[in-house]
Amino acid sequence: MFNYAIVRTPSQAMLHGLTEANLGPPDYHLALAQHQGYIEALESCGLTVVTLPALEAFPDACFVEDVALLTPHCAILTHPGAPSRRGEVEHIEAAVRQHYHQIHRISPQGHLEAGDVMMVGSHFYIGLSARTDMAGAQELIAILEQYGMRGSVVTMSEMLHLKTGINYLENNRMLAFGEMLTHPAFAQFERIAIQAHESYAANCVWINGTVLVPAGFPETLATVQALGYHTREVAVSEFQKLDGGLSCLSLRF
Ligand code: CIR
Repeated sequence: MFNYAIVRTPSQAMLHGLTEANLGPPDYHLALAQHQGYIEALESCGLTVVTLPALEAFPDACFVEDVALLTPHCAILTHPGAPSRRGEVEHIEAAVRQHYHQIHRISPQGHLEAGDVMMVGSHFYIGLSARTDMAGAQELIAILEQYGMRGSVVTMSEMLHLKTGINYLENNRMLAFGEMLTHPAFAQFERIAIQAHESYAANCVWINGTVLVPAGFPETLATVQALGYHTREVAVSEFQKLDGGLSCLSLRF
């Protein structure tokens, strides 16, 4: 159950955000409208949404999920693997402090972006990606264990972040594509296959019983609906151009 979400308005600098998508530059005004639609979708799931101001100095700052991990017991500020994103962390800290007393941080010795961290109850799966390394993962696991939570690492090679390719929908069930479909780390879960031509839609978000699905992926939408979930489509094409999925646009807690 989630009660709050933190989001950050995209800045015009998003035109210069990191991307390997080859989908062209985002349309800033459309991105702003889509971001508003995303906020409305979060609110429709019962969340109180805290909207932080745009940061012109950080093109990727709207992807707030990567710079903090918010657990039921503590918050962890990350040390992003992408150098251009490290300065975003201090800007999320004040907002996180409004809601958490227990705040930890990943040291500069480790790299961690929370798009690589998937929460399954009190267990956190941590993808070892180009952005998250073993040192960062081990620091996170040590912090989690202080609170009776657990973590484990997941090797990966095909995608930007762990949650680019696998996402938990509660009920022991995950949406997955590519290497995550057969990864032994998730053998005990029911894995729902997302087809390659809709791979972007593997990044759906479960919020209080509703599953947010990116707009424009009809097979995934039908699959999730057939599983019995209430769904809501959210248009995020301008963020897809920057390799950003639905989940990375908010911190939910
Ligand atoms: C980046 O490359 O860092 C951003 N353009 C996209 C971050 C997406 N975050 C995520 O999937 N958790």
